[in-house]
Amino acid sequence: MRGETLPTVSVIGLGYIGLPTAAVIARAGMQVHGVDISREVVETISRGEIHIEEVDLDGLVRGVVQRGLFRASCDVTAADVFVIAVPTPFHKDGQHTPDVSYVMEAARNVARVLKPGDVVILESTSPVGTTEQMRNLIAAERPDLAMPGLAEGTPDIAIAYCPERVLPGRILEELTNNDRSIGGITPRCARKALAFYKRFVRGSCVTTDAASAEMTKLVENAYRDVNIAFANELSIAADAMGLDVWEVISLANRHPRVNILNPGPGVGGHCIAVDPWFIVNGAPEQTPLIRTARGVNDGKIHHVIARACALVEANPGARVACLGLAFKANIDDFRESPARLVAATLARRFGERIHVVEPYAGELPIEFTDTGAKLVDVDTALEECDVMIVLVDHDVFKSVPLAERSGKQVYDTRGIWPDQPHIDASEAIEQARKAG
Ligand code: SAJ
Repeated sequence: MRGETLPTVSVIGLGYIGLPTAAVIARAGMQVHGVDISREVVETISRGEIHIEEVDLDGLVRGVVQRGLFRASCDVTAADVFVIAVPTPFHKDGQHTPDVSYVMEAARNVARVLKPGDVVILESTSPVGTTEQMRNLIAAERPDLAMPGLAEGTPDIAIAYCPERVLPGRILEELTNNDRSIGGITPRCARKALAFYKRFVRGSCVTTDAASAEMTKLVENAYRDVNIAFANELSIAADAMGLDVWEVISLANRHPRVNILNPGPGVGGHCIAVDPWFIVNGAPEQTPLIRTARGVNDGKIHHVIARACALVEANPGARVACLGLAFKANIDDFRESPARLVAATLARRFGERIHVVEPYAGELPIEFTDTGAKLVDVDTALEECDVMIVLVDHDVFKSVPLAERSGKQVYDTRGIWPDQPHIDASEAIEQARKAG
């Protein structure tokens, strides 16, 4: 709109979500101030560089920093809209209870600089009730401001919850094009937040209340976890029955209303293996399915380790290639990765027999030190290894033709080579189970 004054925006937390979000908002022409507790992160961004890997993010950040639309510092300063995108990890109590202290600390810092008319939006994945808790904290810090849902009349501040839904590797595209749920503490808060997102989101923005939006985010990831657990459970059952799970799934998926996901070595990443616990924690008695799915997916890692060990032991002296360390295909993120755990376990047990192929890694992670395992490229692995264990479905692995795999013992946990002859693993699994 001509002559319209754009809001100034402060994004708190410049990680995998906050940094791309800040850059996309700046690209839409708004003045963005990014805030992070890490001085190193702030200095990197201030130079127009980035500290995370994400497709096209480097050029975008460089551009908006150079145009003066995006700056970063360690302190929260005044703005019209505040977007909080800080981590919500578990407490270190082993009980999977959510730790919202980073959110509350960010809200406390925001509260200090708030002025009437400001909008505060929480984007961090959060247990149900967190946005309201954040509102209460801001109200306690700033009794001079009328808060939504607490005071009569028009409140001074709008507060909303708006989760992201982006997939690593496609963040910039999905930030702009995905639909969003926007949950206000009150309908007016939702409308205020909606007006802000409309400035840079092309997808549909649907308004609701804050608690429903919080639960929606958790439900999306729990839905995926439960469905992956179904596929993983099938793969364990198929192994016990001597069946090829990939064939069974592809046949079942020909049914018009069946769409089974892909088994794998377990569920990795920072969201799907975490968020379901936030639901379980909120309603422990009512969530046996979600809790069980977590157990099935975590248990799949141990099944894969047992089956891989049985295969290696059945081929004494053979060199073994572990294909992939990343938590999923075609990314360079090795944190929270079942593939990495499986490969490291094999390296500790079988030492220099283990060759690891990971095109996205320059060196093996720390836990491989002194195991004797080495990082090789895919051609070396094909030349030197008689046993191949596929742990990640990187495109570069998929393209290896059957002729180059002939004569090798293959355990494909991702089903990337449908033409590979099926090995009945039921006996080896049973032996590994008995051996513990
Ligand atoms: N996986 C399987 N089988 C499958 C699909 C995935 O084993 O059929 C495994 C992957 O290998 C990986 C894990 O699950 O280890 C998670 O990968 P993913 O691609 O399903 O999801 P993430 O963790 O990269 O991103 C998810 C997405 N959520 C959903 O698809 C519901 C993303 O949209 C969210 O924004 C993101 O979590 C988040 O930030 O919450």
